[in-house]
Amino acid sequence: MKPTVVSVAHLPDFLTDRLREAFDFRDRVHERDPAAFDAIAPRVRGIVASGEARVSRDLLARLPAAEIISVFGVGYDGIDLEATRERGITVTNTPEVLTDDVADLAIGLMIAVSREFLPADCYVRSGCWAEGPYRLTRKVSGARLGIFGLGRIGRAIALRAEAFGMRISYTDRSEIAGVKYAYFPSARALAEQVDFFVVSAYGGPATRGLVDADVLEALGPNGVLINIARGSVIDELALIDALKKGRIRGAGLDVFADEPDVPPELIAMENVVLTPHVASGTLETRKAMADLAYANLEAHFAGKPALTPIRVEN
Ligand code: 8YV
Repeated sequence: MKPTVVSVAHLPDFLTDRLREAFDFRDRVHERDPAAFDAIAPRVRGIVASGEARVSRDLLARLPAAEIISVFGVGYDGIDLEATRERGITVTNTPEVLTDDVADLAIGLMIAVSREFLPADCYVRSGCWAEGPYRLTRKVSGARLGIFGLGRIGRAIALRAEAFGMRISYTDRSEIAGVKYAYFPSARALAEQVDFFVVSAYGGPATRGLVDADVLEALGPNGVLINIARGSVIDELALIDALKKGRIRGAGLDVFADEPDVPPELIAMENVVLTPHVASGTLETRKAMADLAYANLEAHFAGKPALTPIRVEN
């Protein structure tokens, strides 16, 4: 009999089609048909989640046969890891394959905010150009970049920024041996020293709200905040307040505290660029993520070790 697998996230068709072929697969059945979910819950052995999805202790309690959670994404902050550890449930993610895309988007947001792509585009489309040239913006090349979280993605951002002649520094839980960039022991200390502050840290309780009013104040009126990590890392109300009062210059945000709800204050601001959690959202990368998320399940149900179990970082 094919193992029963459920998804708890929006997944692309090229993944769900394969899952349907290989497994007794039910796509978001817990949302779509709670009665059908109750009926199959006792035999669910695999769960497919995404970076944004939640797999709570309560949900796992309803799935007594669960063995593996395959996350279609690198972040797994939505998974109750304590509950998975207690139950011996394997958790896998899709590292590496999305690093380039996420780093590309971070650089793109920096330039889009600083060179004012959106208001400049509006200037052309609305016919204002005929009245005179667009106002001057701020330079990215050679500016100071602070990276909050120098993991795989943070390093890929740094590598790209080097090509822009940026002066790079970082903060992380501690100084990382062998890294040539300047280390600062806190987000605040880093923010004081940079023009661009990019958040590329893990989400979850350890980083919740770490970019707060104090950090934004330190970033200062010429500073730009970029977030391609998790909305939870930033105190979103403090960010709105800082933007309103001109305490920072602008922001480029791919992630939010309560997706897909984006605060109307942010939507109304022209010095903010908003993207709908699409940093890994290219066809090439999502296919590679799908291959890996699928391969993890395939290996597990063939009695082999999963390919990319999460590296738990406490
Ligand atoms: C999502 C992400 O997983 O990798 C992550 O942690 O947040 C994203 O790549 C992706 O949007 C799939 O839902």
